[in-house]
Parts: sequence; structure tokens; C-alpha cells
Amino acid sequence: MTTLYGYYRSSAAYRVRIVLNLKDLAYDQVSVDLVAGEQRGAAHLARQPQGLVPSLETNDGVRLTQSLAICEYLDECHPTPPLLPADPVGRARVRALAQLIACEMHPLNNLRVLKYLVDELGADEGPKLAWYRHWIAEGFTALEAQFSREAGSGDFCHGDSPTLADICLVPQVFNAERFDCDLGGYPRIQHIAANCRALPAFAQAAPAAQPDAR
Ligand SMILES: N[C@@H](CCC(=O)N[C@@H](CS)C(=O)NCC(=O)O)C(=O)O
Repeated sequence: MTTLYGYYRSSAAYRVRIVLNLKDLAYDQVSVDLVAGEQRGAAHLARQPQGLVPSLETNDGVRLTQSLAICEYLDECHPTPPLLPADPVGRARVRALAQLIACEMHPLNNLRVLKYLVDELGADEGPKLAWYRHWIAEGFTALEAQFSREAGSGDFCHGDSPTLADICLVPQVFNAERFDCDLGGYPRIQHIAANCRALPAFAQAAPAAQPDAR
């Protein structure tokens, strides 16, 4: 059985759950408690040397890390439904949207970064929240402009079915809501997120639906 090592509130693990569900793949979940610091324990470091979730172990014993690499691996092994468009320009656009979220936004607001701000640099709750909301606003403003201006946009990030970009967007919207970010200025993002969340694959991957949810 394929095993996902993740955490209910991890947005990178949330991406992989969405893909496993879209592809209708059965999987077990092992919870790595990020609040308790289990990601830095020896057992998890053996799976993911950075001390991050997710990690995926396939039923033939292959261990994979990095959520986007895992999502593309699953897409290559199980091509239906596809996570990337058929044309190279479309694929580049979807990857650019996914990378804007996964490479530019998400790492700045990760747990270890917030902990460093608080524990090592002495930031209080106010500056920590300002940091968090600043990087959400930077990223979402750019995304909203792309969704408003670019021809590829539809009811989903690209066209009218979910792609790798939506798989990154929905967990990032969850994060933003969790930290009470004002999303009023991003109607296209909200429209796309609502369309995604209406699909069972996304709903069943939501943090609140996970066995380790608190
Ligand atoms: N680029 C990595 C990011 C993984 C990542 O940042 N995971 C977070 C949870 S969403 C984590 O494990 N954080 C633990 C920590 O910061 O200590 C991926 O996409 O897999």
C-alpha cells in the first residue's frame, strides 16, 4: 500500500492528498506531528532529510520527497486525469502558477521560518502575523492579476478542470484563511478555490477531513 507521511494541516501534504484522490489511488496515512516536532526526529529524518513533510512511500518501496515532485511522479504513473495541459505553453503556465505558490509564497511562511522569527529574532505575535499576511498578499496579488489578465484562466487556474496549479492554490488559500488574511481583494482566487473545494477529491483532502485533525 502507498503510504503518505504527512500532517493534516501541512499544505504540502494537502497537495499530495488531492492528487492521490483525483487519481483515485488508495493510500495509508502516517501522521508526523509538526507541532510536537516529530519531523525532526530520527525516524522522519530517515524519510525526509530536511525534516519536512510530506514523504511518500510507494507500494514497491520507493521513497519520494518534495510535494511537487511527488505530484508529477503520480501524474506520470497515473496519467488520468492529467495534472498538466497537453500543450507546452499551457504546461509552462500551470507550472509557473504552481511554482509562484510552492516556491515563492509557501516557504516564507513555513512553520520553521515562523519559529525562527519568534524564537531567534524575538518577533512577537503582531510582527509574525504581519510577516505572514505580507507574503500572502504579495503572492495573491500577482496571482489575481494573472487570473484576470491571462487567456488561459477559466473556472480553474487553467481552463475548466483542476491542474497542478489548483492543487497548490487550495492549500495556500486554507493557510491564508487560517491566519485571517483578508481575501476580499482576490475574487478570481476565491472563485477558483470554491470550484475546487466543491470536488470530492479536494473536499476529502481538506485538513478537517483527515484522521489526525484536531
Ligand atoms: N518544498 C517542500 C516543502 C515542505 C514543507 O515545507 N512542509 C512543511 C509543512 S507544509 C513542514 O514540514 N514544516 C515543518 C517545519 O517547518 O518544521 C515540499 O513541497 O514538499
